[in-house]
Amino acid sequence: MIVTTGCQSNAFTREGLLVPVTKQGQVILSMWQGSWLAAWTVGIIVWGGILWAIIFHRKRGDQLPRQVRYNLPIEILYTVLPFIMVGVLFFFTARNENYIGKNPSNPDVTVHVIGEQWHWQFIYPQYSTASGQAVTEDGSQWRPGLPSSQLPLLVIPTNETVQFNLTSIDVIHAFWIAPFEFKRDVIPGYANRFTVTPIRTGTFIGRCSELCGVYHSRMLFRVKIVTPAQFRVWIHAQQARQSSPGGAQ
Ligand SMILES: [Cu+2]
Repeated sequence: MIVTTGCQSNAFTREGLLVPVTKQGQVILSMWQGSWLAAWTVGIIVWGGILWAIIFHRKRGDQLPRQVRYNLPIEILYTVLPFIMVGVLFFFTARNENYIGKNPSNPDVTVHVIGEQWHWQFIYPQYSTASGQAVTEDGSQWRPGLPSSQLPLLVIPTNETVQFNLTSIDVIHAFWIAPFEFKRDVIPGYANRFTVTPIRTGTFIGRCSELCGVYHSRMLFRVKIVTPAQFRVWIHAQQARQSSPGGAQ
Protein backbone atom coordinates (compact mmCIF):
# COMPACT_ATOMS: atom_id res chain seq x y z
CA MET A 1 0.00 0.00 0.00
CA ILE A 2 3.03 2.23 0.54
CA VAL A 3 3.71 2.12 -3.19
CA THR A 4 0.18 3.27 -3.97
CA THR A 5 0.20 6.57 -2.16
CA GLY A 6 1.29 9.51 -4.18
CA CYS A 7 2.24 7.81 -7.41
CA GLN A 8 -1.03 6.76 -9.01
CA SER A 9 -1.26 9.77 -11.25
CA ASN A 10 1.69 8.91 -13.46
CA ALA A 11 1.26 6.45 -16.34
CA PHE A 12 4.86 5.28 -15.92
CA THR A 13 4.57 4.42 -12.21
CA ARG A 14 1.21 2.79 -12.92
CA GLU A 15 3.04 0.51 -15.40
CA GLY A 16 0.36 1.03 -18.04
CA LEU A 17 -2.75 0.63 -15.88
CA LEU A 18 -5.45 3.32 -15.88
CA VAL A 19 -6.14 5.53 -12.85
CA PRO A 20 -8.29 3.25 -10.67
CA VAL A 21 -11.82 4.47 -9.89
CA THR A 22 -12.61 2.02 -7.07
CA LYS A 23 -11.01 1.11 -3.74
CA GLN A 24 -10.59 -2.43 -5.06
CA GLY A 25 -8.89 -1.05 -8.18
CA GLN A 26 -6.38 0.77 -5.98
CA VAL A 27 -5.47 -2.52 -4.31
CA ILE A 28 -5.06 -4.19 -7.70
CA LEU A 29 -2.86 -1.33 -8.89
CA SER A 30 -0.58 -1.55 -5.85
CA MET A 31 -0.37 -5.33 -6.33
CA TRP A 32 0.62 -4.74 -9.97
CA GLN A 33 3.24 -2.16 -8.96
CA GLY A 34 4.58 -4.40 -6.19
CA SER A 35 4.89 -7.35 -8.60
CA TRP A 36 6.89 -5.21 -11.02
CA LEU A 37 9.09 -3.98 -8.20
CA ALA A 38 9.75 -7.57 -7.06
CA ALA A 39 10.46 -8.69 -10.65
CA TRP A 40 12.88 -5.79 -11.21
CA THR A 41 14.66 -6.48 -7.92
CA VAL A 42 15.13 -10.17 -8.73
CA GLY A 43 16.14 -9.27 -12.31
CA ILE A 44 18.76 -6.76 -11.19
CA ILE A 45 20.28 -9.21 -8.67
CA VAL A 46 20.43 -11.99 -11.30
CA TRP A 47 21.85 -9.75 -14.05
CA GLY A 48 24.33 -8.31 -11.54
CA GLY A 49 25.45 -11.83 -10.59
CA ILE A 50 25.87 -12.80 -14.25
CA LEU A 51 27.89 -9.66 -15.03
CA TRP A 52 30.04 -10.13 -11.93
CA ALA A 53 30.81 -13.74 -12.95
CA ILE A 54 31.58 -12.72 -16.54
CA ILE A 55 33.92 -9.89 -15.55
CA PHE A 56 35.68 -11.16 -12.41
CA HIS A 57 35.81 -14.85 -13.30
CA ARG A 58 36.69 -14.60 -16.98
CA LYS A 59 39.38 -16.92 -18.35
CA ARG A 60 42.91 -15.74 -17.57
CA GLY A 61 45.82 -17.73 -18.97
CA ASP A 62 45.58 -21.46 -19.68
CA GLN A 63 45.08 -22.55 -16.08
CA LEU A 64 41.64 -23.86 -15.15
CA PRO A 65 40.20 -21.79 -12.30
CA ARG A 66 39.74 -23.44 -8.92
CA GLN A 67 36.80 -25.84 -9.23
CA VAL A 68 34.15 -25.51 -6.54
CA ARG A 69 31.45 -28.07 -5.83
CA TYR A 70 29.18 -29.13 -3.00
CA ASN A 71 28.99 -25.63 -1.57
CA LEU A 72 26.31 -26.28 1.03
CA PRO A 73 25.56 -22.67 2.07
CA ILE A 74 25.03 -21.63 -1.56
CA GLU A 75 22.81 -24.63 -2.27
CA ILE A 76 20.69 -23.88 0.79
CA LEU A 77 20.40 -20.28 -0.43
CA TYR A 78 19.26 -21.47 -3.90
CA THR A 79 16.54 -23.55 -2.27
CA VAL A 80 15.36 -21.14 0.38
CA LEU A 81 15.24 -17.94 -1.70
CA PRO A 82 12.62 -19.18 -4.24
CA PHE A 83 10.45 -20.38 -1.33
CA ILE A 84 10.63 -16.93 0.23
CA MET A 85 9.79 -15.27 -3.11
CA VAL A 86 6.80 -17.57 -3.73
CA GLY A 87 5.69 -17.06 -0.12
CA VAL A 88 5.73 -13.26 -0.40
CA LEU A 89 3.82 -13.29 -3.72
CA PHE A 90 1.35 -15.80 -2.29
CA PHE A 91 0.76 -13.74 0.83
CA PHE A 92 -0.06 -10.52 -1.03
CA THR A 93 -2.14 -12.33 -3.68
CA ALA A 94 -4.24 -14.17 -1.07
CA ARG A 95 -4.70 -11.06 1.09
CA ASN A 96 -5.76 -8.89 -1.87
CA GLU A 97 -8.01 -11.56 -3.39
CA ASN A 98 -9.81 -11.85 -0.06
CA TYR A 99 -10.38 -8.11 -0.01
CA ILE A 100 -11.46 -7.83 -3.66
CA GLY A 101 -13.72 -10.90 -3.43
CA LYS A 102 -15.61 -9.63 -0.39
CA ASN A 103 -19.37 -9.24 -0.92
CA PRO A 104 -21.04 -7.47 2.03
CA SER A 105 -24.45 -8.95 2.85
CA ASN A 106 -26.09 -5.51 2.70
CA PRO A 107 -24.58 -3.54 -0.21
CA ASP A 108 -25.75 0.08 -0.52
CA VAL A 109 -26.63 -0.40 -4.19
CA THR A 110 -27.35 -3.65 -6.01
CA VAL A 111 -27.29 -3.90 -9.79
CA HIS A 112 -28.37 -6.99 -11.71
CA VAL A 113 -26.35 -7.11 -14.92
CA ILE A 114 -27.75 -9.18 -17.76
CA GLY A 115 -25.58 -9.91 -20.78
CA GLU A 116 -26.96 -11.14 -24.07
CA GLN A 117 -25.70 -11.18 -27.64
CA TRP A 118 -24.80 -8.25 -28.01
CA HIS A 119 -26.28 -6.07 -25.42
CA TRP A 120 -26.36 -5.23 -21.70
CA GLN A 121 -29.23 -4.60 -19.31
CA PHE A 122 -28.93 -3.06 -15.84
CA ILE A 123 -31.64 -3.64 -13.24
CA TYR A 124 -31.81 -1.81 -9.89
CA PRO A 125 -33.89 -4.16 -7.69
CA GLN A 126 -33.91 -1.75 -4.70
CA TYR A 127 -35.78 0.89 -6.71
CA SER A 128 -39.14 0.08 -8.22
CA THR A 129 -41.59 1.94 -10.38
CA ALA A 130 -45.29 2.57 -9.63
CA SER A 131 -46.16 -0.79 -11.21
CA GLY A 132 -43.75 -2.59 -8.89
CA GLN A 133 -41.13 -3.24 -11.55
CA ALA A 134 -37.49 -2.64 -10.81
CA VAL A 135 -35.84 0.33 -12.51
CA THR A 136 -34.23 -1.05 -15.65
CA GLU A 137 -31.65 0.57 -17.87
CA ASP A 138 -31.73 -0.90 -21.32
CA GLY A 139 -30.22 0.90 -24.30
CA SER A 140 -31.12 0.20 -27.90
CA GLN A 141 -30.12 -3.15 -29.33
CA TRP A 142 -26.89 -2.67 -31.21
CA ARG A 143 -27.19 -1.99 -34.94
CA PRO A 144 -24.69 -0.47 -37.39
CA GLY A 145 -24.37 3.27 -36.83
CA LEU A 146 -25.97 3.28 -33.37
CA PRO A 147 -24.92 6.53 -31.62
CA SER A 148 -23.10 5.93 -28.33
CA SER A 149 -25.76 8.01 -26.54
CA GLN A 150 -28.11 5.06 -27.05
CA LEU A 151 -25.84 2.52 -25.40
CA PRO A 152 -27.18 1.15 -22.12
CA LEU A 153 -26.27 3.38 -19.19
CA LEU A 154 -24.96 2.18 -15.84
CA VAL A 155 -25.03 4.83 -13.10
CA ILE A 156 -23.42 4.18 -9.70
CA PRO A 157 -22.50 6.38 -6.72
CA THR A 158 -19.14 7.06 -5.11
CA ASN A 159 -18.32 6.04 -1.52
CA GLU A 160 -21.04 3.39 -1.40
CA THR A 161 -20.75 -0.37 -1.82
CA VAL A 162 -22.11 -1.39 -5.22
CA GLN A 163 -22.75 -5.05 -5.84
CA PHE A 164 -23.04 -6.45 -9.36
CA ASN A 165 -24.92 -9.71 -9.92
CA LEU A 166 -23.93 -11.00 -13.33
CA THR A 167 -25.97 -13.40 -15.46
CA SER A 168 -26.19 -14.20 -19.14
CA ILE A 169 -29.20 -15.39 -21.10
CA ASP A 170 -27.22 -16.98 -23.93
CA VAL A 171 -23.42 -17.45 -24.10
CA ILE A 172 -20.50 -16.50 -21.86
CA HIS A 173 -19.76 -12.78 -21.81
CA ALA A 174 -17.48 -10.81 -19.50
CA PHE A 175 -18.28 -7.57 -17.71
CA TRP A 176 -15.36 -5.19 -17.95
CA ILE A 177 -14.92 -1.56 -16.94
CA ALA A 178 -11.24 -0.86 -17.61
CA PRO A 179 -10.59 1.66 -14.77
CA PHE A 180 -11.99 -0.90 -12.27
CA GLU A 181 -8.78 -2.87 -13.13
CA PHE A 182 -11.08 -5.89 -12.95
CA LYS A 183 -13.42 -8.03 -15.03
CA ARG A 184 -15.62 -11.00 -14.31
CA ASP A 185 -17.28 -13.59 -16.54
CA VAL A 186 -21.02 -13.44 -17.17
CA ILE A 187 -22.13 -17.06 -17.43
CA PRO A 188 -25.52 -18.51 -18.45
CA GLY A 189 -27.10 -20.47 -15.59
CA TYR A 190 -24.63 -19.23 -13.00
CA ALA A 191 -24.79 -16.02 -10.99
CA ASN A 192 -21.39 -14.38 -10.61
CA ARG A 193 -21.02 -11.36 -8.42
CA PHE A 194 -18.57 -8.79 -7.14
CA THR A 195 -18.66 -5.60 -5.10
CA VAL A 196 -16.82 -2.32 -5.54
CA THR A 197 -16.66 1.00 -3.75
CA PRO A 198 -16.23 3.75 -6.36
CA ILE A 199 -14.00 6.62 -5.28
CA ARG A 200 -13.91 8.88 -8.35
CA THR A 201 -16.64 10.41 -10.46
CA GLY A 202 -16.43 10.24 -14.24
CA THR A 203 -17.83 8.77 -17.43
CA PHE A 204 -16.35 5.63 -18.91
CA ILE A 205 -17.04 2.94 -21.49
CA GLY A 206 -17.73 -0.63 -20.39
CA ARG A 207 -17.12 -3.61 -22.60
CA CYS A 208 -17.69 -7.29 -23.08
CA SER A 209 -14.28 -8.96 -22.91
CA GLU A 210 -15.17 -12.54 -23.79
CA LEU A 211 -15.51 -13.29 -27.50
CA CYS A 212 -19.24 -13.96 -27.75
CA GLY A 213 -20.13 -13.75 -31.41
CA VAL A 214 -20.18 -11.52 -34.48
CA TYR A 215 -20.85 -8.20 -32.74
CA HIS A 216 -18.83 -8.91 -29.59
CA SER A 217 -16.72 -5.79 -30.15
CA ARG A 218 -19.88 -3.64 -30.26
CA MET A 219 -21.15 -4.95 -26.93
CA LEU A 220 -20.50 -1.69 -25.13
CA PHE A 221 -22.18 0.32 -22.38
CA ARG A 222 -21.75 3.70 -20.78
CA VAL A 223 -20.73 4.00 -17.13
CA LYS A 224 -21.32 7.12 -15.06
CA ILE A 225 -19.92 7.36 -11.56
CA VAL A 226 -21.63 10.23 -9.74
CA THR A 227 -21.93 11.53 -6.19
CA PRO A 228 -24.47 9.75 -3.93
CA ALA A 229 -26.79 12.81 -4.13
CA GLN A 230 -26.63 12.86 -7.94
CA PHE A 231 -27.27 9.11 -7.96
CA ARG A 232 -30.45 9.50 -5.87
CA VAL A 233 -31.68 12.32 -8.14
CA TRP A 234 -31.03 10.17 -11.22
CA ILE A 235 -32.60 6.98 -9.85
CA HIS A 236 -35.74 8.86 -8.70
CA ALA A 237 -36.03 10.43 -12.15
CA GLN A 238 -35.83 6.92 -13.65
CA GLN A 239 -38.51 5.71 -11.23
CA ALA A 240 -40.80 8.57 -12.26
CA ARG A 241 -40.08 8.19 -15.99
CA GLN A 242 -40.51 4.42 -16.00
CA SER A 243 -43.71 4.72 -13.94
CA SER A 244 -45.45 6.94 -16.50
CA PRO A 245 -47.32 5.07 -19.29
CA GLY A 246 -44.94 4.37 -22.18
CA GLY A 247 -42.08 5.81 -20.11
CA ALA A 248 -40.14 2.58 -19.68
CA GLN A 249 -37.62 1.76 -22.32
CU1 LIG B 1 -20.38 -10.54 -25.04
